[in-house]
Amino acid sequence: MVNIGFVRRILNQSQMMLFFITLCVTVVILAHMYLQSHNRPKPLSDTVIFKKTSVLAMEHISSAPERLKDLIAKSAPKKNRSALPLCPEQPSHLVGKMNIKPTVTLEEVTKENNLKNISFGGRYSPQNCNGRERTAIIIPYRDRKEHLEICVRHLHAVLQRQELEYGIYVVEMALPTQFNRGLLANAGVRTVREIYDYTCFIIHDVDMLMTDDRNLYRCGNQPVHFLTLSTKHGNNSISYADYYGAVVGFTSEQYQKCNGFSNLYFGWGGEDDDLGIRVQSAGMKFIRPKKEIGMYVALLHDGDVSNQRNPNRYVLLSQAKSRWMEEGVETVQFQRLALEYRKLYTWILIRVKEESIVRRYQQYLEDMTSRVPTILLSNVLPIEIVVAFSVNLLFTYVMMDIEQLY
Ligand code: UDH
Ligand code: NGS
Repeated sequence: MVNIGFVRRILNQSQMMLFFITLCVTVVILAHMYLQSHNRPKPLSDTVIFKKTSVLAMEHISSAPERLKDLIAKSAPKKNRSALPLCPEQPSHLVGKMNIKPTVTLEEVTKENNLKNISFGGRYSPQNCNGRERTAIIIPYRDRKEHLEICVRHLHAVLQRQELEYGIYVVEMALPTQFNRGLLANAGVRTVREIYDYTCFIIHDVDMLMTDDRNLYRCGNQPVHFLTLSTKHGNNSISYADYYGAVVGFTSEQYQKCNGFSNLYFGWGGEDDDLGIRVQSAGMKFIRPKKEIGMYVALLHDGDVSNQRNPNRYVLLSQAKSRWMEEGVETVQFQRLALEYRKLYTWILIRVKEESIVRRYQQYLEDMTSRVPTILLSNVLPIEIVVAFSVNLLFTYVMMDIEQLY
């Protein structure tokens, strides 16, 4: 037991009060730090958990944590394709301009496209030739179910006409964290790299539909920005020359060379501009298709509650040049909660901890004067504040009681 009489002999009443209050605050802070260090995301390969739900190819999914590579080895298509020729440079079944409107419905897209020969998880290989590349379409996603169904169906139809070997991967971020498009792209790349030896990664918004299938989803000798116009940006030009949003494509080497996206943009805006700076800093340059074939239809949607404008995006952007090598696809931290092979795509659910991610780059965030209150608040949970206040009140009360005994 603490000898209060001894403490009382060396401290007066107000000093004692102060002593106990500081003691309480210290205990709470230490407890918080302890909990944080124990919640830190573990290395990628240790966190694969397969969730049992009714999905296609259920028999391939184990409920026990299992190495993704072992699982894929068991489920990979066995067909010998080595005798097939390489697909032609110019695919012969393209239709060119398609008549799609921003108001297109799921029924219309489904009726228009009779999808065949898609393997579980949304993978496809041309029937009579070998694709020139192995392409992973990665869709950062949250809460846009109708758009997802439309987008995926449209993509399958177009990519099959383009004679690509591809897989579609939908990467979703569990709530309550603010949406982070760049981090989802990085998590997607890290995951699909384990699934198959993809040579080309295309990061694709869920609400963007290409309107001309001559816009081939192939990677080039430079990163590709596939969008030259969109219904969102008007008929004549995109927002600004250095706009690299919506749909971009990288070879595996190019993505590694610029270290992918930044992981630090939580909320809306800036991550695509940051990507542009990374590409340039890594000595590369985005290329675009011809203006007339790079037109996209943007599906209509309301603002998202969990993707508010990021107030720190300009500060982060101003540091992009000095930060790009330090954080990106190679350092992304996330926990994979589920991976399901669905009929038309593979669904990957991840969880991230905003505070532990940004804390690792504190030296950059220290410049963010506007963000300081948010950082402080996000590091101390409301429950901890309540506990600290209650404990302090209790001690004050007890001390006043003890004081009255003397
Ligand atoms: N996305 C989701 N769910 C979300 C937010 C974003 O799936 O809640 C994905 C989706 O792939 C989308 C992409 O991230 O296509 C880009 O997000 P967006 O469509 O919201 O971006 P856009 O530039 O936003 O189209 C325009 C609205 C800006 C409002 C900003 C304040 N909320
Ligand atoms: C810029 C954003 C980009 C965004 C672009 C187009 O202002 O992230 O608008 O938006 N950059 C910053 O906020 C720093 S759009 O017209 O598509 O809504 O992609």
